[in-house]
Amino acid sequence: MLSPKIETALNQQVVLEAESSQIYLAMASWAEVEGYEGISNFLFKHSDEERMHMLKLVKFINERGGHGIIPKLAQPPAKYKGIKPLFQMVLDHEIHVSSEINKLVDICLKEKDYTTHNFLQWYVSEQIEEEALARKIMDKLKLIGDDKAGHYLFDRDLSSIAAPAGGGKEGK
Ligand code: OFO
Repeated sequence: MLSPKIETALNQQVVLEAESSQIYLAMASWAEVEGYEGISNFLFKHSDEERMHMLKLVKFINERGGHGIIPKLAQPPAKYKGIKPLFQMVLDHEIHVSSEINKLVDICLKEKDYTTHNFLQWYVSEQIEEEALARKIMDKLKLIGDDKAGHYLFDRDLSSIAAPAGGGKEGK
């Protein structure tokens, strides 16, 4: 059984995962309209994964006697200044998500909720992978700079880069 404190904290994480999915969906749509096929595929997939992160939390909350609340979401930006600023936003967002997951883990330890603590370890590993991937992408973009041919190749490459953490993993 979840304590009200843990239930509230988990529901806040539901909001964050839902927002992540929504933001990446908006980015994917922008990239598609701009003609970046590889980038948009990558982001559509990333958006789906974030939705799975949200669902996994909702199911866990419900299984533990709580109530997973489906939040109302704000409209994310429709336009982005370019590929590099967009992926910088992805990296910053993932860093933010990791820090929120860490706070959740901390609350579980303080509340002695070891079941939820154990459940959250999946998110801890997931965030390590997602942050590492976002950093790898930013490193590539820094190398490419403003080179248009480089952007073309980057877009092509992104289709083949493994999608963010856990794309084909169990439990997604
Ligand atoms: Fe990348 O945010 Fe989910 O966990």
